Amino acid sequence: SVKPVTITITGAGGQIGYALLFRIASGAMLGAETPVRLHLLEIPQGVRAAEGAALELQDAAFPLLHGVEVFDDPASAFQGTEIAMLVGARPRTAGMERGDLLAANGGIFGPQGAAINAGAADGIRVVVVGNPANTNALIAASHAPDVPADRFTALTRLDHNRALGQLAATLGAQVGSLRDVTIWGNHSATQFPDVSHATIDGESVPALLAARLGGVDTAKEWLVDTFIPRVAKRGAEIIEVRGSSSVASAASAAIDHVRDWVHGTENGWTSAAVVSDGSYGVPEGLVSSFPVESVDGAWRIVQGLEVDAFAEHRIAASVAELVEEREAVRALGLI
Ligand code: NAX
Repeated sequence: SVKPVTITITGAGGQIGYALLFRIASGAMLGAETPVRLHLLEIPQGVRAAEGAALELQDAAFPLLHGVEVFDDPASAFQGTEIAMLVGARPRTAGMERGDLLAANGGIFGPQGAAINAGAADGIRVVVVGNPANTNALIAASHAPDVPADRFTALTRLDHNRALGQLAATLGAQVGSLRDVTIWGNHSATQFPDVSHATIDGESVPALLAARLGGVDTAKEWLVDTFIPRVAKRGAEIIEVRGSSSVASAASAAIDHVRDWVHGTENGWTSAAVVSDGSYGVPEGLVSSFPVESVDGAWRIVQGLEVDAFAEHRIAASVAELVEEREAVRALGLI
């Protein structure tokens, strides 16, 4: 029998936590052969909600679920953990400056990184969902000096999936036939969703867009004026229409991210924010989104892609924001 995998979910009493737990326990993330043990970490105000979710997990009687425990201290919650999904974060509230937001999140992700360093399993993989996700991942990684930096990632798969959804709808194609879309940079409005290398059944997406939309110039306009802002600001659109932020789609993307990390990507690349090794001019050490493949259980940045002047400009703008965030958390003593 396969040994259960221990997974720690922070913010487990919140919205995304609620959407995540049942899919993980059902086998959607690690597969139908792998049992799981869930560690739910909350702050004291969130513990009752997490305990309630734990009761419902029991009631769902998932055969793969070998245990659920609720914690309110990171040291115990990360003990022996193999996959950490860091969802709980301090949201921006009215009147809060960016510095306050970064400081509040530094107070969460610093200690969590330290607890991962002290107690997690050797093969630990971390994905940060809580915003500002890239910089929160940077903070956590900087408090975990004994954990290889490539084990810390942030989620941009939701942005990636949003891009697939928009392209499929516009081109009348199935999402499953799309390959090699990229999200570059920060999980924020500055991100760059890039279709220049994308294909559908081997055909170039830019060429298909030009054919569909009436020429190369119209296709370019559609990308700049419609597609890129729609993907980058989709979170706000969901809030406006649904009256509440993205939850199930975010949980689903987090599951896609971990599943591909563990089991590998096939049919081209995906997007994830990983610690930069300097590829594509992104300063080393920044947690930035790249085109990535998962090979032998590790993310690899896809190398050697042609980046035109437009893409270079867009990537640089988002990376500049990441540099600013890094400088801000450095100035606050958070890294
Ligand atoms: P909720 O407010 O419903 O849940 C957050 C939970 O985290 C709460 O139960 C809270 O008690 C808990 N929490 C706060 N501090 C904690 C700590 N130090 N340790 C453990 N738990 C803690 O928010 P939800 O809708 O679930 O969103 C969670 C986070 O995901 C937010 O930061 C949100 O901005 C972020 N998102 C990130 C996305 C991405 O693509 N990277 C997309 C969706 C989402 O916006």
